Parts: sequence; structure tokens; C-alpha cells
Amino acid sequence: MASHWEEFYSTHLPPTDFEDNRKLLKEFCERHHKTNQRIVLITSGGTTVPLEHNTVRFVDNFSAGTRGAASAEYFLEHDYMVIFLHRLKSLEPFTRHFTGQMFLDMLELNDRGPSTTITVKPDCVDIVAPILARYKNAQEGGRILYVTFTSVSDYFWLLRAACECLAAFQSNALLYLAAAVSDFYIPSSEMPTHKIQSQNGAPTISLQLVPKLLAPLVNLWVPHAYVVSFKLETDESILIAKARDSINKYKHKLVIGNILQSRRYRVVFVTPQSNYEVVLTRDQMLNGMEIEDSIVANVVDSHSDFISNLQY
Ligand code: PAZ
Repeated sequence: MASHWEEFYSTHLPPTDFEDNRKLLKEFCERHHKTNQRIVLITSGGTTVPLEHNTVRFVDNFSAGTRGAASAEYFLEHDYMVIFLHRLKSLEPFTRHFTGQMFLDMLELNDRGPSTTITVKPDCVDIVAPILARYKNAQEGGRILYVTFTSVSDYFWLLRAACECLAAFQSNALLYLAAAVSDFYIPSSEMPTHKIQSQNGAPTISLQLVPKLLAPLVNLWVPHAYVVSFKLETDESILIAKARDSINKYKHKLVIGNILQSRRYRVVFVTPQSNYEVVLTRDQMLNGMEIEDSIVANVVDSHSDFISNLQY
């Protein structure tokens, strides 16, 4: 009998641009594998659960993509190659610093004379220049690949395709699963084709459990990689127990637990042996430090230990 996750793939079609993305993933991984680089797959943002095949309405998952986008920048600073698998239109590395009208407010339009020029306002140069330099460095060195998903089904297909390409990196591959993935969905076969009509009365929507992909991911797809998952809770009293359940069940290396309201300044690292907190002080926050800087530094250290322990 097929397992729950196998059945999911056999009953849900890949996204329309799947083959293009698979090619990009393959090319990116092959290029960096040749030079023996460390590579991280970051998943970021929330998945949707469509209510109709021609989707007008969907159930969404909470996540702005801040954790994933900020972490991508820090992994690049630690010389990792980055696959940034993220929800379409969620926050991205580098551009995340200029949301809304902010970027336009930093520009000056000079339309005197024969030609129009646009410049960065002198007092904004110190803000834009270092971010632009890091962006160009990552972009021009081909060190980051952006791949997008929207629905939970898109995410599943792309996650497996990325893992297939990452397997060759063995222990040099790090998976940093920060996306907020739906736990419930409507199977394709039970979804109406067209927009649900209100004249038929309030619909009764029955959701089913999504398969847990951590099991095949850890055991079959990337068995030699360093796998880190995140766990979000709203009830502090169950956070560590849930994180520990996850690590005991899936046997990966690390679960990073966080509480919705405090996730910007406190997380807890749960390993098979211990748990410890990573916290940002008020002063550090006021000085513009981000918790992802410390999270990534800790994860990189643990990944390095993991690699060196394999060599002895
Ligand atoms: O994207 P964001 O910065 O607003 O939030 C990050 C997060 C809370 C989604 C992430 O840290 C996380 O916990 N992801 C896993 C969520 C889950 O338990 O499925």
C-alpha cells in the first residue's frame, strides 16, 4: 500500500512551472557541487490551501517570511550557497529592507536640464550602499536561487525536487525549514472546479491532514544532510514538548521552537540531547540586531560540528 505522502504525489499535479524550476535547481546544484560548497535550502513564508481548482478563495497560513529572508542574508555571509524556496510575494532577502514606499522616499528625481536622472538622497546612501553591495555580490556570484510556491501542493513538489538535487551534497547540505506549512488541506479530488457559489448556502468545508514530509525527507531524500525544522506554537507550555516529539519522531538534527508573539527575540534550540535558548536583549534589538544573526551563527556551528564528527 502506498504511504500517505506517496498517495499525495500521485493524486496532486505538479505546479505548471515545475519543470522550469526543476531545471534551475539542477543547474544551480550541479554548478556548486563541482566546487564542493556548503549549500542551504531555506523554506520561507506560508502555504495556501485552495478551496477551488480555479482558485478565488483559499485558506492561508500565517508567516511574513521575515525569518527566512533575514536568514538567507546571514547564510550568504557564512559562505553558504542558498536556495530560497519561498511563498510568492512574501519577503525576500535584501529587498525586505525597503518595504512599502520606503525605497521611493529614499530617491530624488532630478528633471532639470535635458535628461532626467534619479539619485539616492545623500542621507540614505549609507543605508542603501551596504545592502546593495551584498545583493550584487550574491547575485553576480550566482550564489542564491529564488524559487516560489503558493499552495501547499506546489510546496510539496518543489521541496522534493530541491531535495533530489541536494542529495549529492551529502553532509554539506543543510535544510532550514522555516516555512509555515498548512497542516490541513482539501484533496484535489474533493475540490470544486469553479468558484463556490453563495446562492447554494454556506459551504461545509472538510479538511484533511497533510502528509508529514519530514519522514521521507530525512530517511529517503537527503539522509546525509543536516536537517533543521522550525516549530511555531502559541501556547508556551507545550512548545518544548512538541519540539522534542518532532525530533524523536523524525530523527533529524535540530528543532527551533518559537512562540508567535516573541519570535523576533526568543527561540529555543531543541536537539536530541538538550535544549537551550537564543535570546536577543532589548538593547540588541534597539541597535538593530536581528535574532536570525544568532540563529544562523548557532546553526552553522552545529552543522560544522556535524561535518567534522563524520570525518573521525
Ligand atoms: O515568517 P515570519 O518571520 O513571520 O515567522 C517565522 C515562523 C514563525 C513562520 C517560523 O519561525 C516557524 O516557526 N516556522 C514553522 C512553522 C510551523 O510550526 O509550521
